[in-house]
Amino acid sequence: MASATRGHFITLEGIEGAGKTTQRSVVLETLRRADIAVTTTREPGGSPIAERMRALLLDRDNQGMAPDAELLLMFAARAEHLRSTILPALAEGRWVLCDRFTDATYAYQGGGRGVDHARIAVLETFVQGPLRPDLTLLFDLPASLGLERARGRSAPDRFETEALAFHERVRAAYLTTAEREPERVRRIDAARATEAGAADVRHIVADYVGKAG
Ligand code: T5A
Repeated sequence: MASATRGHFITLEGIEGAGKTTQRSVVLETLRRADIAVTTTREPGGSPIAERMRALLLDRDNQGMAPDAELLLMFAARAEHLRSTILPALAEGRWVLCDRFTDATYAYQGGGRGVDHARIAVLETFVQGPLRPDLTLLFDLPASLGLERARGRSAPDRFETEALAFHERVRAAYLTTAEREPERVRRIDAARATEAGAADVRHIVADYVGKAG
C-alpha cells in the first residue's frame, strides 16, 4: 500500500486483446465516484520521449531486435515516463492508472523472450528504486482468444505478430506473478463478456479504495 502522502499507483496488465483498454474506463469511473484525482497513462510511452521509444518498440519493421536491446528500451522509456509523468503525479497526491508497467516486462521479455528474471530485477531496482504498483488488475484469458480479439481490431504490431507459443509463455509468466503476489495482483477472468469483467473490476477497485481510506 502507498505511503500516506503520495498517491496510489494502479496498473492494468494482460496479454494482447485482454480488454485492458475496454476496462480502464470502469476503473476510472470507480475512482472518480470516490472523488479521487487520477492521472491515466500507458507503457511503453506515457511521455513525449517515451512515446518515441514506444514507436521503435512496436514497429513491425524492427523484427529481430536483440532481446537485450528490447529490454533496455523498455526500461529507458520507463525511466523517462517515471520522471516526466508518474512520479510528479504521485508526489502531488494524484492516483496514477497505468496501462502496463514492469509486470509486462517480466511477462514479455522474461516469459516471452526468455530473458533471465534476475536481470530484469536488477533493472527494475535501478530504474524504479522502491516504487512498485500498489494494485494490479491482471486480465487473463487464453492466448488464442486474446490474439483473435486483438487482431480483429487493427493491424498487428511487432508483438502481436509473434507466434501463439510466445503469447502462451507471456500468459504463464503473468500467472506466476499473480501466484507470487496475490494481494497486489488480482486476476480477472477476461474470457467472459465485458460486463462480467467490469463487475469484478468495480468490486476490486471499490474494495481497494475503501481500505486505502
Ligand atoms: N510490452 C509492454 C512489453 O513487451 N514489455 C513491457 O514492459 C511493456 C510495458 C504494447 C505492447 O508492448 C509490450 C506488450 C504489448 O504487446 P499496446 O498497443 O499497448 O502494446 O497493446 P496492448 O496493451 O496489448 O493493448 P491492446 O489494445 O492490444 O489490448 P487491450 O487493451 O488489452 O484490449 P482492448 O480493450 O483494446 O480489447 C481488444 C478488442 O477486444 C474487444 C475490444 O472491443 C477490442 O476490439 N474486447 C472484447 N470482446 C469480447 N469480449 C470481451 N470481454 C472483450 N473485451 C474487449
